[in-house]
Amino acid sequence: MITFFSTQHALHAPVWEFYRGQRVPCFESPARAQFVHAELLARGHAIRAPEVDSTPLLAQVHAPRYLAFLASAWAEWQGLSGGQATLQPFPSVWPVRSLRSDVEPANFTAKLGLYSMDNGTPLDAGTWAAAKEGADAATSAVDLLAQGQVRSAFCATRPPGHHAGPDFMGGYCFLNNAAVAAQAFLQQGCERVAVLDVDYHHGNGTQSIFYRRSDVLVVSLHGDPQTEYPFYLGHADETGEGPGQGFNLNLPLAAGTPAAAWFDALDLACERITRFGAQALVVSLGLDTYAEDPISTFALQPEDFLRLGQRLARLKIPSVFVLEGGYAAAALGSNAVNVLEGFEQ
Ligand code: Q9C
Ligand code: ZN
Repeated sequence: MITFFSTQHALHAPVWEFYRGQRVPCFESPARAQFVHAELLARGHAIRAPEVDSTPLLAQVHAPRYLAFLASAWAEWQGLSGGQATLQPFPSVWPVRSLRSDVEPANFTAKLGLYSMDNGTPLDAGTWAAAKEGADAATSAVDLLAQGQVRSAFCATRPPGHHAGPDFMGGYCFLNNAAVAAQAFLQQGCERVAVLDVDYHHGNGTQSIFYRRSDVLVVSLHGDPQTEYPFYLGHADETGEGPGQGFNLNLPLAAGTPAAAWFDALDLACERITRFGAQALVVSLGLDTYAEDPISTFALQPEDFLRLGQRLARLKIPSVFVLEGGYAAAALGSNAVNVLEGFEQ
């Protein structure tokens, strides 16, 4: 399976985040993609640089004012931080219920809060460039499939994307690469596209982007938001709205769920995708379901990722895999490539 990968991912390298009252090194680090890249090379997989500009698709997935903010955020922050490269911007105020989000404030910190769902998503000088390369990778992968020579591709992208909504960042995500890929499939003439999100965390951004639409089915299995991030979305009763009613399926699983129950939920997800008649599949491939993940509680073992790939291959639909979370960095490459090789068996 061909992989789209850009060394530009490393331009996004914030140093620390808040975790349980402390500053800790960012879990979402450049090392993650380096481990994936190294494993792809070691196991003989072809790697290409993204070559298709995602700008028109990004405008279909994200709000113009959010994209404009992201592209200029670091330059604007330089005015406040005095150009000290080690200072990271964090939001400290948010427009929660009863406050207005229709008016964009002039104040940078107020804008950062308007466009953020948490204070756990630091951005830095290269965030826009790195995230844009990820969206370009998603676009390039769909373009490659549309040429008809191959039926699957992998985007080894970071930062991840599935928590990024129409007009906000969060959960280490800025641009929703999976949504870009789904939108690209529609642009290529598909009428029904499924997004399957197997990251440990609910893909709230992807759900929100497609919640009122019936052309993109969004299915997610994830840690129960009663106890797991993103907390405020991902419950089983969220089934879509208006024309999208019935085209969103959440399969929340209790923290600590064993692998056997996870695969039962995966079967339900796959059955729904088949019943939908999806002509293309986007897999939000988070590997933070791995037993050794430092911020998650599921129990998948390395061989379970082969099994995941095998199960998805049985859907027999053109598939684009997009890397999302997974924070046991040294195991991320082998777990990700196991999915790809399981799919190809
Ligand atoms: N503030 C993905 O897996 N919680 N994102 C971090 C520290 C956020 C994970 C807690 C977890 C987000 C793509
Ligand atoms: Zn995750």
